[in-house]
Amino acid sequence: MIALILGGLFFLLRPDPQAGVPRDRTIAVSLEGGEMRPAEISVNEGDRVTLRVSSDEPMELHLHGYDVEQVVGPGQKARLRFRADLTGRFEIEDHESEWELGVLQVRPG
Ligand SMILES: [Cu+2]
Repeated sequence: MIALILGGLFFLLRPDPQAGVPRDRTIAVSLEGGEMRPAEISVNEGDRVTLRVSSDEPMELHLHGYDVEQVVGPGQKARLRFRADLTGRFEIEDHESEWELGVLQVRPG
């Protein structure tokens, strides 16, 4: 009986093997009519992130905090690469219109 309870506790409390391990993350992002999908991108601190962005309109993408800029538009995909070393919420903006398209969320690892 005790062994069963201890076994159950171990199962419940064991550390998540994925937590704290930096990963390579490639995330597809699409912009249609000024709407970003997904509207919120979530990664973990330390992840090596590549955002592959397509858009139906020409835009100047700017990821705040990381200060990454790329031009994107029809027939011109953008690739935003960075290591997620800063935690928090960061706006992704079209620099031309200064319109906020979405948010990058970096959770502490
Ligand atoms: Cu900006």
